Amino acid sequence: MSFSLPPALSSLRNYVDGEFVATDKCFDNVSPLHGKVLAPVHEADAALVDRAVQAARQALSGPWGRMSVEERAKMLHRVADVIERRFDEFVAAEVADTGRPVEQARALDVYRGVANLRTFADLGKVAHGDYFETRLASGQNLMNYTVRKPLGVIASICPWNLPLLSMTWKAGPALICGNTMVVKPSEETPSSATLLAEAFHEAGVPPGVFNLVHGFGPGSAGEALTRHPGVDAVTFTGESRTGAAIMKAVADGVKDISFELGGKNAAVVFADADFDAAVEGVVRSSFSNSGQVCLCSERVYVERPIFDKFVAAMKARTEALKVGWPDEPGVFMGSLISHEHRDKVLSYCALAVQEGATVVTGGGVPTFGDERDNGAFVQPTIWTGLADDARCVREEVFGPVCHIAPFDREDEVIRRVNDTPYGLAGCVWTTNLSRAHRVSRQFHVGIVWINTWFSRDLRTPFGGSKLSGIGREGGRHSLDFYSETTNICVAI
Ligand code: NAD
Ligand code: 6OD
Repeated sequence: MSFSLPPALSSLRNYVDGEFVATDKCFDNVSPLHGKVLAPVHEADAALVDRAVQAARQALSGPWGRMSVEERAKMLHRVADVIERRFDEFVAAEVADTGRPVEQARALDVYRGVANLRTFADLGKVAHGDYFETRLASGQNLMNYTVRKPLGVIASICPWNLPLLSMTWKAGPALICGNTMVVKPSEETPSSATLLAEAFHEAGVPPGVFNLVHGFGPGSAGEALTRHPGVDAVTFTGESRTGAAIMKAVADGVKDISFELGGKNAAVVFADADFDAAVEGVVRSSFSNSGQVCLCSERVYVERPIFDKFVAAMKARTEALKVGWPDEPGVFMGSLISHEHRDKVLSYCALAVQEGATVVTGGGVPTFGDERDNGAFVQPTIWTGLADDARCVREEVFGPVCHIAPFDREDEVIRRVNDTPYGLAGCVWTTNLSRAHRVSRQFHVGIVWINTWFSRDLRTPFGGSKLSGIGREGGRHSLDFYSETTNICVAI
């Protein structure tokens, strides 16, 4: 496998006030497939972050601020057009940075990059406010209506696991609402972010509306951005611990926040489920993107009468998954994001054994006999036999691992599903309609899938409870977060 990275990605620069900006301090963008350096990334220092925020502030009252929502929507569609025209470059960027299968980058990451911008461009045009007519005891009539206004400058701090999807999931609604933004992508995935800045530039979006700063979190661009007094709101997707640090950073400014954080999601398989569909579904929900989706199921509960058969089928199906180069026909999993993350996942594999797990399959590193042996690959891994309080059952691993446990009763499994500090997503596999609805509504999470996983309608609310986040994005929930409303009360 050899990548030809688009020329734009041979040196990754910041994008501030409509210009691509190089800095003196660079870090390496490294391919997790074989450990080779792909490109230098120009790290933004506090002064450049400040320029980006100032540019975003100025742009609020420039041409962007005077545009109608229809004009902003046209701009966002134009950005989506550029992504579609340069689709293969975006795919190459996502694959190079993350080591994921090319097919996934095409069908999920870049596809959703386009869909996010187009969906929110269109939703913004039909966003409406409240309207109430009131008669007071005095007989006075009032008319109340709300107007939506932008929040101002949005800082968007993004993770590495679905880079383009996350950035556009926030940029679409933030911009259609009339805000401007400064985006900091993960230091692990600077390439598609740089291409996205090019798409904004090429589409003719006014300078300062979309700014991009590269760098790390603490002591770097991430911290400088979240602490900047010129930022009005922070939208963050990433680890719960990072969310806590950002919350402290924004506390003094009492800034609006929207947090999409970690998960330790459960899939529950009842004995009456469509067996083959459930096996296929749980394999997908556990190992897609090498388990690096916040919505992945790391805990699987299976009703006892089918437990042994289910574990055997999961083992067979998992061992048939192809792990390899992103462009190999039939490949299901590529590498993990980095060697550091691989070592974290492998430390949980060792811990699982110490905690008494039976390793049904995987638990180590695949060998290829070529340069991939220097990459960040981990075998898809299934454990059984862990206690509910084992760290591997309670902590988010964020890798291709799942623990399968038996259960006997509905109330018992609901209690065990909810016995976690996280509250992002869950899956229920059953053919009993009443049970499906009864069980789903008792999960303390933001999203439940019944007999499916990850299927999305972008108008639906998305987010988590407890350590999994604050607020909801998606559809009108995004428009509500990214806008400020003023109520106007008129005596009539
Ligand atoms: P992370 O928290 O390590 O990093 C996310 C971003 O925050 C990066 O851009 C990083 O540079 C920045 N950052 C780190 N510390 C910072 C600080 N102190 N101040 C400002 N910025 C800082 O997360 P990650 O490893 O990139 O992503 C994986 C995590 O994201 C997992 O926990 C996963 O569950 C979660 N995630 C959640 C969702 C969701 O929708 N709930 C979606 C995707 C990922
Ligand atoms: O599908 C989405 O809209 C979304 N925000 C997915 C996030 C997945 C987390 O890893």
